[in-house]
Amino acid sequence: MSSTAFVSIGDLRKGRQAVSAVLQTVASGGCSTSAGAGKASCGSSDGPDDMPAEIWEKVKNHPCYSEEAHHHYARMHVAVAPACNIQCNYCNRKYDCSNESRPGVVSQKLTPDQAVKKVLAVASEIPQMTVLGIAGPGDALANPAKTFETFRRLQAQAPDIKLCLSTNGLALPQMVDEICRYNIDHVTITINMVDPAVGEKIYPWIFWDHRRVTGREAAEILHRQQMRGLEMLSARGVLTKINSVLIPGVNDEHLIEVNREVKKRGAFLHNIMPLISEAEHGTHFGLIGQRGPTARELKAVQDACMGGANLMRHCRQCRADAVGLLGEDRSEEFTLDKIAAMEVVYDLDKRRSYQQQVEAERQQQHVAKVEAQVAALEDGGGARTDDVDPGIKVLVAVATEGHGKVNQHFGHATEFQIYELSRGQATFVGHRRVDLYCQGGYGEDEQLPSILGAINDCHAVLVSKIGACPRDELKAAGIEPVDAYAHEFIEKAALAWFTSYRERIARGEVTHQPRGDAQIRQGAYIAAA
Ligand code: CLF
Ligand code: SF4
Repeated sequence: MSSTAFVSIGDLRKGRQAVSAVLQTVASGGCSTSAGAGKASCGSSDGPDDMPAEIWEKVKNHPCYSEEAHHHYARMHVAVAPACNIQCNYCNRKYDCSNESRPGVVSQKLTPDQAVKKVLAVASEIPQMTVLGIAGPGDALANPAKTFETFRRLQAQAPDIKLCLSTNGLALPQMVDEICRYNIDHVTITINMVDPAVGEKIYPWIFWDHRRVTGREAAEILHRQQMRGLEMLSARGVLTKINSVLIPGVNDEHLIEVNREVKKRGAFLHNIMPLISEAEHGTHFGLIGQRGPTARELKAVQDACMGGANLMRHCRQCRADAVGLLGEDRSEEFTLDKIAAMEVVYDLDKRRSYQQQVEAERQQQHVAKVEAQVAALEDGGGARTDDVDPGIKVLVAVATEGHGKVNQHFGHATEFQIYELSRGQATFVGHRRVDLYCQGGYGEDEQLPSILGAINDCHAVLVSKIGACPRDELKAAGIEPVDAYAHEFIEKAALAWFTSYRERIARGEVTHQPRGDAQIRQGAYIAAA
């Protein structure tokens, strides 16, 4: 789709003189500081107006590289890469690669042959699966034969699927030609430091030049290879995403420098993820009691990086065998025995036509968002809110099962998406995993305290439906349960609620008060707050 297919804020601006000044702010990417003169810098929320058409073509249906796309398109990983060439203190390979996956063993390691069959099976069942990634369980480039054999065959057999890989970067410079040969135009490099003095606290050893190298020397080699690999990929036009694991007391403030350095070398996105470390995972950090960041600490580092390399905030720290939309895992539907019993029909035309429907829905969401921004800036024509502090920002939690809509019951949510609302802006800032409230048709009241704790910094929770008991508990906790916008697009619903909130403040019905901290469960993949 060309970039002109999207309705811009500018289109809607015509005839709305009264809000033109504020709309300028929205149109120029007012949710963050400018990355350059007139350049929007909303991280992976950027759209076709914010980048060259050829880049938009690469990211528009990649759920990790486009925040908007992650509501509509799925990805899958095939676990063909078991070996690794370094040791990270947050990894125990009995569990997944922490680069790109949450702890939990992969169910099945695959040969390239099995991997190709699995991809074709998923592609025929999930036509909005647009990206195939190799993200472990070890390092994709420490297993070059299996990795590139899989890509080579898929390039020929499933030409509409984007190819993506994740690596620690040690072997990257030597593999750049091979990466380009198979049109792998998305590469993630995990870079946790640009100073080997920091690096030696994270990496006890690397395997390099047929020997094990330890200490500062290991970190120096890794750093050199990562920077060189990133520069080479940028020079060849491959889109790069940098993953950094935030380790409090080790590299937290240092990640601001990492952000600066990777931006200088052409990184497209920076994904700062919380360390997951629990003693039972058996990692070095888990065993010595190194904690992960709180939600507030993570957001503080992410916010401090704004204006640098664009930030990704919707990462779900997926398994190395994940299948489905980010945040859902359908891998159990595609085990080898189930695939063997499936009739696999990889129908390119059918996939394209389904994806056209997805694009139409996405366009509707985009139009709804822009209209909602305009309406919010006009305060919906409702009560005057001139006296209400224009700087008020609140967080809301949203229950969604995809399609960009408020379309999930409170009791069915296993995660809430978190949006930050200010006047005329609804910005996705992260997600929170929660325990399922509805267990087999009845509410499990014991789960409520942990759910409330996970969204405790939110002023409201937007759902399609909610029962009387959780509704009362939320109200008692000062969180407004809202089901008035069921099946509306998220941004439209959130901004409409925010306008009504401001109007109630103006009428003296509520007093705006900041909310407390959300609780974050260690190892629970809660990305931001
Ligand atoms: Fe996979 Fe990674 Fe490609 Fe995405 S995941 S290899 S870029 S297709 Fe995405 Fe998962 Fe986060 Fe990775 S949400 S862990 S960023
Ligand atoms: Fe584990 Fe990945 Fe680090 Fe290798 S690069 S040690 S697989 S986290």
